[in-house]
Amino acid sequence: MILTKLTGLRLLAIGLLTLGVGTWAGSTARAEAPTDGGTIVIGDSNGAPVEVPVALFGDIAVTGPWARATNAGSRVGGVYFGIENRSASEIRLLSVATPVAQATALNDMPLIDKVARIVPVEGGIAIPPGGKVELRPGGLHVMLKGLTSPLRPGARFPMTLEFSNGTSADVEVQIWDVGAMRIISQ
Ligand SMILES: [Cu+2]
Repeated sequence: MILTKLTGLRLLAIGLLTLGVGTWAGSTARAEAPTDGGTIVIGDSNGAPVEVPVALFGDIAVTGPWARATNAGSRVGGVYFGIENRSASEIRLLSVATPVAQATALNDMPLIDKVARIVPVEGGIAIPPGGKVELRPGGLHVMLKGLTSPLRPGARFPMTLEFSNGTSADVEVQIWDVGAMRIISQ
């Protein structure tokens, strides 16, 4: 259902581009497949090494997208990854779409009066020029809302990231155990 909707939207976008309509062409360019940025080894919650892929989209490197598995009744999930901005200007992650969820949000979990609260990130997640940002449990994250099916350990799902420089990046998210922790930056 969601896949059909996305395909429909893309066809609509292509149709509009063909007609020469829309100055938003830059941000609706067809999603890019990454070039291979190799792998890096990170640590998991038990200190065990885990090899994760680095996907390159021009000046943007996306490292090891992962999600925690969800229980059958759960309708929400979280997705985490590292983003590196290799350009000389700030780039913002504006939005995320995936067929496994009806909606997504970019959230943070700051401590407010010593209590962790979920707050939306206004204007997208900014990655400074030459800088790195990591989405991780307890911090910045992609929230999946209205899961269309439970996230099962070992499975993967596709996700498209929209950046402020017009890059539309297709990545694969690996699902790990419910309590898993992965730390990408070291
Ligand atoms: Cu959230």
